[in-house]
Amino acid sequence: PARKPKVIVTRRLPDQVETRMRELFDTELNVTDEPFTRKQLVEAVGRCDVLASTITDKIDASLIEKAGERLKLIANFGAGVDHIDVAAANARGIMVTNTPGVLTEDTADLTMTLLMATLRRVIEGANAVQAGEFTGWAPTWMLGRRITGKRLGIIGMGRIGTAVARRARAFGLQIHYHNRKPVSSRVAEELEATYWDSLDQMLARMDIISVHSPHTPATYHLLSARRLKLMPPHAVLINTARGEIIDEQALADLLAEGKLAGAGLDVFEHEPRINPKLLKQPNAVLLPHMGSATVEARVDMGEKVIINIKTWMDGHRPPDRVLPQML
Ligand code: 8YV
Repeated sequence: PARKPKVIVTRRLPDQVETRMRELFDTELNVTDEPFTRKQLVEAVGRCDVLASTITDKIDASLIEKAGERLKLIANFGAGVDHIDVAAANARGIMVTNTPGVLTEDTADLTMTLLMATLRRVIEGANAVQAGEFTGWAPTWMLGRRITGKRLGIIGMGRIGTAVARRARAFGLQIHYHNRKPVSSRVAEELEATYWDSLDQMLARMDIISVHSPHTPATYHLLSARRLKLMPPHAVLINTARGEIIDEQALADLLAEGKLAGAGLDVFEHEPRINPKLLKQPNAVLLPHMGSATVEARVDMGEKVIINIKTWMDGHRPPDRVLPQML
């Protein structure tokens, strides 16, 4: 048989995934788990057949230009590929794959966790206990907002948005959504979901907004300062998608001015840096990008990376190929 492909893995992956990769491919692992520097990335794309990447690798057109003849596949560990210039890669004959599906339920769970933590002030309450401020029950202390009956507006009704809607239904939330196109009538009926063609109109009428679209040029700052101001002051905003979709400074300003009731954020515009004003808001629940951070999801994501590489290696079309027109 032909030689095994040289696969360079940019970050540490779960042990069992790394072991399997070593068995199947000529694998080079990053044992330090520090993200690759630009220099290391340039060096890697110059001499591998496959780059197993993650969100911490900025694979832009100028990096793609430095790729060697051998590089044929960028197998991303993660669903979002906004850190990869897919069009530039494809133009050089480099295929890009991702890992959709296996992180859907876990990301939806974390979305509900953030939604509930934000409305019910869970982190504030826990912090108060830690700080010794729980000196006795009081009728008007730590009051949050009821979840049941509220209107939830989902931006991006793909796999994750739909999984969130299913959970939210069980909590008695009313489902509304904005998407490039309406979902099938079967799903719309199941979820009793209302489609809003106009994002502006939906924003003005929801109690909770949750973001589930990919980050593309079309969704960058989709929630601009102008649009954020359309949300009523009692509303809360949840984001487990990508920070760049929201104008983070405008959001921090609105929270500080009391013009928005709260935010639950797992992703940030300039990750891992977080807007200092946002950090100071007691009504902002902030998490370190952990939507897919379960043992199960990360192993399954690794399995998907392996299947994509293996399928390509065997001369077939990888199951999770990303095409520019899909973005
Ligand atoms: C990962 C994610 O943590 O899949 C995604 O798009 O944001 C997360 O699952 C990260 O992207 C891994 O590269």
